[in-house]
Amino acid sequence: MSHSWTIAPADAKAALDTLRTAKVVLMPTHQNVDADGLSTPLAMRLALAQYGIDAYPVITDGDFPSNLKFLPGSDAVLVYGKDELPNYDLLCLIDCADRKRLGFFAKDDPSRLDGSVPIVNIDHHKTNDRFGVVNIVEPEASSAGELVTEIFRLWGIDLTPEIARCLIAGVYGDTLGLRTPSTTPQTIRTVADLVDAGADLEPVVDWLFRLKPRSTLCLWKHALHNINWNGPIIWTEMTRDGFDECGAEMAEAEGIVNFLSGTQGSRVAVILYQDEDRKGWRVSFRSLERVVDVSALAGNFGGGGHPLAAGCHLEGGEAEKLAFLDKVAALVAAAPAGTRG
Ligand SMILES: [Mn+2]
Repeated sequence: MSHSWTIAPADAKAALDTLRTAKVVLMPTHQNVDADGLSTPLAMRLALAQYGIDAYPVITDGDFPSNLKFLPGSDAVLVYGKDELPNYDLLCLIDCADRKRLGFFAKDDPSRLDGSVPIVNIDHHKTNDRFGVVNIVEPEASSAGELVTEIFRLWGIDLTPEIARCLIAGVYGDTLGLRTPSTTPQTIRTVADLVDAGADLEPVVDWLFRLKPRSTLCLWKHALHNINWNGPIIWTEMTRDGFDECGAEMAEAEGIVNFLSGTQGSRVAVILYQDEDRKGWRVSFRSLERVVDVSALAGNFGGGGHPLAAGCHLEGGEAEKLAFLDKVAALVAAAPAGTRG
């Protein structure tokens, strides 16, 4: 069997040794948390409980996404700004490329992430800058779910059905159900192992890809209505008025850019989500072509991510938005002609 990547056992041991020094571990999630970003701290909470360590996932901006309430142990998740944080002596960040992108947990008090409380950093983003005292960063892993499954194997964790159900949601979320180019034979074997351990795929597929509130369709109507082209990019936007009119949560708009990506005649799909204060935009990029590395594209604007899925933040209103899109279109047009890989 081929392994496309491995974790150094010494790194896995260092992570466990560090986590075992803690009394209480806090696991803030990246902003606009998704299935991979939330299910992996939930799995880690259950695994660390086997060592008698308390660990709490924290949503760092907004509410608990309603489509992730099916995850085992979701009751234990704290929502920043609503729930009181426990006294913690260690941070464990999973699926966080950038410790500054931890929502209000970071914005309200950046010193929380200055290293004075040690950080264990577990991630699969190429742009992760290894900010932890222990870093397990594996860009070849499809998802934090796949990476954490391997870490648990090295730790000798008893893979309970609950842990497996969390981890499989992470893998399925980031690979869109084993459909992305990041999906390797190892990814598929990991999923098989998780199913063997008692994970059931049906609720994952239903909650991640099929079930949706009516407000989501309202958002899609807005997004599709606002589609525009700028040279090789197809783009749309989700304005605050659109969110308000639909009564929708931010997380409900996540699938739209994946749908736009792959539109023939486009090389990159872009969606802009207006900030709540209407003073800026969160931007998401998708590409199907391996030669257009959207993490590098996002890097031009202070963002990052993966080669085929990345994001950044843009300050400003209408004029800044249009100037930004011109710049993106020029950068994409300058990238060499792509081959689908
Ligand atoms: Mn991920």
